[in-house]
Formats: sequence, structure tokens, C-alpha cells
Amino acid sequence: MAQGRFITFEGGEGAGKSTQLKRLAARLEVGGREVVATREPGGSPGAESIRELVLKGAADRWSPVTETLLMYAARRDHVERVIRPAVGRGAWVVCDRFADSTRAYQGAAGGTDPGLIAALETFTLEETRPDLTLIFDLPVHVGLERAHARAGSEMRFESKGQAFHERLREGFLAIARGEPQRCAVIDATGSLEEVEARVWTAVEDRLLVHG
Ligand code: Z5A
Repeated sequence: MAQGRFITFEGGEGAGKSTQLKRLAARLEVGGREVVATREPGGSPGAESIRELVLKGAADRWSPVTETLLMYAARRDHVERVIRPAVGRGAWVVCDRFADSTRAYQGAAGGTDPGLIAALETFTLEETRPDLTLIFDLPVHVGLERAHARAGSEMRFESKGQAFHERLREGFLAIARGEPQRCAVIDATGSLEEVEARVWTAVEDRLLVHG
């Protein structure tokens, strides 16, 4: 049986993750692979119910610690019911946000104790870890302009202010520096085609040629 793979897309607001995830999924499918495209928070019926709770309402509806616990309740369900079974049968799972978003949003930007987040990661994820994480990086103001222009955007996190989003960007870059073997930083500026080419180069290099 073919080996399953797990790729996560991470970064700040409006970085282009969702757009590029669809493009990568289509490109991988052409190679005859089963591709499961999913997202967090959400990705399973139970986790989608938690998503409704966590993304709607005022910016201070939940404290960062409560948000962390809600994200991890959703993530456990998603991992158990969708990600682990798919990777186990040889599919390529591409996921729009995963555990690094909790480290960056609730941890680096929100101030939740990194020790709590690390303990939840160990307990909840067990051996299920991404083979490759693409960290989309671009200046905060460019990402927020793109996110605001997009129809149907969830506003709870987008409304948190410039300083929060600067801490977020640095939080993601610190994760990439700390785990260079898992993470590839993708320059998210430029055209859709330019960013798509950078994503494909990272996937080819890390998982198709040397994987
Ligand atoms: N969250 C958390 O706090 N903790 C966690 O553990 C997890 C999540 C898992 C999910 O929101 C929220 O949950 C998120 C973090 C928090 N915060 N917020 N808000 P969501 O699912 O509604 O959205 P998102 O994941 O934050 O998406 P996004 O960052 O706002 O967008 P994106 O996926 O990176 O970008 P996009 O939708 O592909 O593109 C945005 C717009 O820009 C769109 O109109 C595109 O057509 C346009 N775009 C994309 N690429 C380009 C280029 N290259 N040039 C010009 N325009 C472009």
C-alpha cells in the first residue's frame, strides 16, 4: 500500500493558505493519489460544531486558555475520525491549519503557557504529526487587507489588532526556525502562480524527491 502523508498549511490571516491548499490538492490528485483536503478548527462533524463556538462572537468571548482547550477538543476528534484513518489507508491529507496555529495564536500571540500547549499536543496527537508544514509568511498589513477583502470571513481573530498579528507572524517564524526539518517557510507575496510554484517546490523537494 502507498505511504500516506500529512501536510499542514499555517500562517497569519489572509496569507493565501486556503487558495493554495486547493491548488496543491488538485496537483497531487493528478498523480493518482487519494487526497483528503480538510481544515481546522473543524474537519469532522463534531469539530465543526466546536468551530461554530470558537470563531463566532466578540474578540474576547473566550480567554486564550479556554480557546486552547476548545481547539484541542476539536483537534482530537478530527485526528481520530479523519486524519489518522486517511493517512493509515495511504491518502495524502492536506490540512488548512493544525497544531502550530494553537502555538502561534493562543501561545505566542495570546499568551497561553507554552508548557500547557506542549502537554496537550503530546497527549492529544500521540504519534500523529505533520510530515511537512508550509508556513505562509507575508507582511501583516498585506494579509489583513486580503482577509478583509474576502467575502464571508470570520472576524473574531481578524479584529484583534496589529500588535497581536505581529506577534503571530513572529510566532510562526519561530516555530519554523525551531523545526526546520518539518517546516518550510513560503514567501506568500506575489501572484497566485508564483506562490503555487514555491509550494510545489517545497513539496517536491521534501516529500516527492527526498521523501
Ligand atoms: N485558529 C486558532 O486561533 N487556533 C487554532 O488552533 C486554529 C485556528 C486551528 C480560522 O479562521 C481561525 O481560527 C483563524 C485562526 C484560528 N483566524 N482567523 N480569522 P478561518 O478558517 O475562517 O480562516 P483562516 O484560516 O484564518 O484563513 P485566512 O488566514 O483568513 O485566509 P487564508 O486561507 O490564508 O487565505 P485565502 O482565503 O486563500 O486568501 C485570502 C484572500 O486573499 C482571498 O480573497 C484570496 O483570493 C486572496 N489571495 C490569496 N492569495 C493571493 C495572492 N497571492 N495575491 C493576491 N490575493 C491573494
